[in-house]
Amino acid sequence: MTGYDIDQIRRDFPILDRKVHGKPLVYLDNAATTQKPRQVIDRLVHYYEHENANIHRGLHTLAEEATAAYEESRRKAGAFINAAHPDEEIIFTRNTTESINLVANAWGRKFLKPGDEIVFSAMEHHSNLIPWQLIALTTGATLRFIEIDDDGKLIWDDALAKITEKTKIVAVTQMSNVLGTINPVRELAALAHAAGAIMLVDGAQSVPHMPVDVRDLDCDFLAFSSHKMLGPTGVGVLYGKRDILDAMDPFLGGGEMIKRVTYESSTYADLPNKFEAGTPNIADVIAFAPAIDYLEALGMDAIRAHEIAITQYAIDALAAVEGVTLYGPRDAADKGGAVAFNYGDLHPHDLSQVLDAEGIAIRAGHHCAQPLMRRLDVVATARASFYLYNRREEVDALVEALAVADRMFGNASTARAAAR
Ligand code: C6P
Repeated sequence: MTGYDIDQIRRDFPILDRKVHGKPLVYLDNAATTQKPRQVIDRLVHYYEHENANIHRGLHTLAEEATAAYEESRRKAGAFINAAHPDEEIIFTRNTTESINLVANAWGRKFLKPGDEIVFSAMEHHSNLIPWQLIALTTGATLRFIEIDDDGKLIWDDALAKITEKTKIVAVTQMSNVLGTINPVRELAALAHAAGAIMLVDGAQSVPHMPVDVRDLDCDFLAFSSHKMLGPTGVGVLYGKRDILDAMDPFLGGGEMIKRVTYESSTYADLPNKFEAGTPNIADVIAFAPAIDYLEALGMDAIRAHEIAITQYAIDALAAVEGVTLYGPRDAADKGGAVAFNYGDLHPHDLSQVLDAEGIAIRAGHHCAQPLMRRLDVVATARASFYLYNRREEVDALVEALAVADRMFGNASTARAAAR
């Protein structure tokens, strides 16, 4: 089924051994955050036991070692997405959300004006929506979004209609955190550039799960989070093309991002420091490197192949359960490992609680995508999301637990009654 040995991989993740309510943990909430391998956990401990110091400032050994390790993470993150100039084009932030806010503020404030248009899609996470709403309020720019069809795919004709000479930025997710849909961001970037606009890709869900190459996509910005790809929380990445980052003003002001300061004014540091004000999250950035190493050792193609297989298995197994409604593409080749569903008229929160009692972790709610929920005509969904360490047996456990929920709430029979 996969190009690697899952049992061996699972041994690297101590948490996968734990029990929840006396049952083996079945962790299917990977789109929210992934578990961490021993290599990442050990790197954090090693840093605090041997290297802890502030970076870029000190001239002592610890400071030099910490700085070197921090900059090594930057190079690895850049190489992972094939950035042309990792030393300048990779900015560390706290998360994807902060990366997008950085662009909306530092680029948007300078380059957007009334009449300009910002284009996103109907399936955006709030993190790629609200920063644009806020910047539209301050700049007078207008928001437009590309519609989706009933299978949860972007309507290309609508992209052609919405991306015009008024468009200044197209900001679209490469992979929906709810539907799993993989969007044609390469083609959208080409459309954006032809219209004289730039392209931001929200890679929070794609970068952890499939090969992503910023030079192949020719996107101007890519935002993603370490914690969704085996790394620590508190580390986000913003990739930006060097000339665009150079043209932007800083987002946050403070230490480390300046060259010369007087009481009246300042000049700013070169890239990437211009966008990294204050003491960064040194330990977690450093422990992001072994996460990248881990993914590279397995190979992103192998990870993607594994996820297509387990996602298709899950889609087929869930579709076979009477009363289950699935959202998003049915062909796993078109989507990532997030499967949103509802079970009869059972509220996803209730379902999630029943599953938790069986040791199964899923997410239930609006998934920070309220406009998408309205488009799907639901208040909430359940969502199972997979990663490189999940096994088919865990999908089987999920399906079996639906039967428990059915017995408890009489749910599928309610659905049958409603259908009659
Ligand atoms: N989605 C989910 O359970 P942060 O929280 O900043 O690391 O990532 C934000 C974000 C941005 N874009 C997409 C497509 C995302 O999926 C997320 C995070 C999690 O779906 C938490 S809400």
